[in-house]
This record gives sequence, C-alpha cells and structure tokens, in this order.
Amino acid sequence: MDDVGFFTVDALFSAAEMEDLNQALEDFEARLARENLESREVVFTQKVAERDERVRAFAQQDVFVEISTAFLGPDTDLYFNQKVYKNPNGENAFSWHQDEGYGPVEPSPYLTVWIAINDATPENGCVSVLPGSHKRGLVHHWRGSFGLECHRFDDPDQGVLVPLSAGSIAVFWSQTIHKSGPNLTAGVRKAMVLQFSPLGLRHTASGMLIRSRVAIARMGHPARGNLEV
Ligand SMILES: O=C(O)CCC(=O)C(=O)O
Repeated sequence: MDDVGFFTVDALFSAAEMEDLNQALEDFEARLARENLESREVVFTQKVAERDERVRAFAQQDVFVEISTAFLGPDTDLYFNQKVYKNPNGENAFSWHQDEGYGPVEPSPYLTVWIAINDATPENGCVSVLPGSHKRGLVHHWRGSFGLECHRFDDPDQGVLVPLSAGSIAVFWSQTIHKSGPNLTAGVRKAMVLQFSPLGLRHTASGMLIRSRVAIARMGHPARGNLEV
C-alpha cells in the first residue's frame, strides 16, 4: 500500500454475502422509485448506508473495522458510500481522478474500498490504477469527459487494470489516481464503494467538521449501532 497505493483481497466475501448486499441495494433502489435508471450509463446511488440498515451493517462489519483502523488509526468513520452500477453497452470511461479531487479533506488521505458485487472485468468496466500515484499528493483536476480528470486517456501510461471476481475488493488511498472503463458487455457491472476516514475529518477549504452518521471504530473496537448525527 505504501509503495503502489492500492491492494486487492480476492474472494473476501462469499457469493451469499454478495447476494445479500445486492438484494439490500435492489430493495433500497426500489424504495427510492427512481425512474429511467436503465437509460443512464452509470447509476450512482449515494449515502445508502446512512439510510438502509442492512447496508449499514455491511459497512460496519469487523473486516472494515480491521482494514480502516490498520491504515487510519483507532477511531474511524464511514465518510462516504455509494453504489456504482454500470449499465450494459456503455461508451464512456470514467475519467482518471483521485477521489479526493472531488473534495479535499484533512487529515488526508482517506481510504476507498471498492467492492465487486459481481465480476468486474476489463470488458465490463473494471477499475484501473496508476501505481504509486498517491505519492504525488493531491493534484490538479479539471472537468473531464466523465467526471473530474487529472490524467489523460491518451497519456502513454494507462496504469494497470484491476479485475476483481465477485466478493473481492480493491483498497486504495483517496489520492491514488484511478479510472474505470466503459461497460461493453450485455450485463450490469455492480460495485459498492465504501470510503473510510479518521474521526474528525474536515473540509480543507472551509475547515468545517464533516460529521459522519456511521461510526466504524472507536479505540480500535467496532462502533456498531452507533448512528451518529
Ligand atoms: O465504479 C467505477 O466505475 C468507478 C468509480 C470511481 O472511481 C469513483 O466512484 O470514484
């Protein structure tokens, strides 16, 4: 992690665990009753854990207490979370970016855990990473073809693909530069993204405290059931 800025854990979750998460997310989406989801190339549904008990329990389980405290210290929160579904037959890649490019925070960096609900492949738009790019610190971003961008698609360095089988995760720093490809297949590519931060995170620009509603660890122990406001 120190050297390349990311790592993967294969088959961390079983097929049954991923089906449970998938079902919780489907049920949540059905309750929102958003229309025309199929017509969008990428569907982002944000802050699910704050609003759904099953997804919150998923994010607060021991393995995320272990991962977040190993890298961020004994007191950690769920800073942000979103479901990212890529619909079939897409055309656009998600621009190279640092997650923190969307909003600088302190202390920095925080941790992104990208969870493959189904297989993420080069064909259906898995993530690619620029190894070692976190060492550059927070870099300049501009408005790209799909989201904010900090590295061009025609740069000779297109990093490394990070295919993941269902139930596997990729963990990277909020300053690790990554992108994802278009989904060229006939099936939906499904991912859940959980971002963990140390307690007491602030927006760099305003200095304002970012209050998480989902505590993950306190003094290295699970903070389950602790829905903070
Ligand atoms: O899931 C994807 O395709 C990319 C998502 C991503 O990079 C992000 O949400 O920052």
